[in-house]
Amino acid sequence: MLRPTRPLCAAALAASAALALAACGSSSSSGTSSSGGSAAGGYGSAAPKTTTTTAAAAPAAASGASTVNLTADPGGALKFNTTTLTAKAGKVTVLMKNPSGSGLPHGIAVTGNGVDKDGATVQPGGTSTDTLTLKPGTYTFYCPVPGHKAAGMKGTLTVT
Ligand SMILES: [Cu+2]
Repeated sequence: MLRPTRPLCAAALAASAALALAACGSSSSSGTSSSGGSAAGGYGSAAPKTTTTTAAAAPAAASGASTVNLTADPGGALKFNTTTLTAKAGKVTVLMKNPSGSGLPHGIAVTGNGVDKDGATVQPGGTSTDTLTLKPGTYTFYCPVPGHKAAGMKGTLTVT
């Protein structure tokens, strides 16, 4: 039943050499608490910097491109997370995320007012985009995978 002689010292050494020396070591250099007090010197440089964090609230930039987002159902249902989208007239990118949990390929397509354009069909985890130039009016967005639109993967895109 031999116990390690000074387990506490070992532990303390592992934690902090300085503390271990002070606690276990020979009391050779005691009282050397060098408290110069010079630490108060450079204290004035703690001025709070006002970082101008411009929030991402600037979609009203040019009269150009805009992006509208939607997501396919993450549980595998044949639907999007919305049946209505709105966009400003001009160049519009409809971006559809196909969650990895959907288990199905999906895509995004837009039709109406003489427009009929399909984005790529992407596997779960992918993103399909459809970029169009749209005039004001009402369009239909849908999933171009056979059977999906009829099952409910569609909605109305209103362009103003
Ligand atoms: Cu689909």
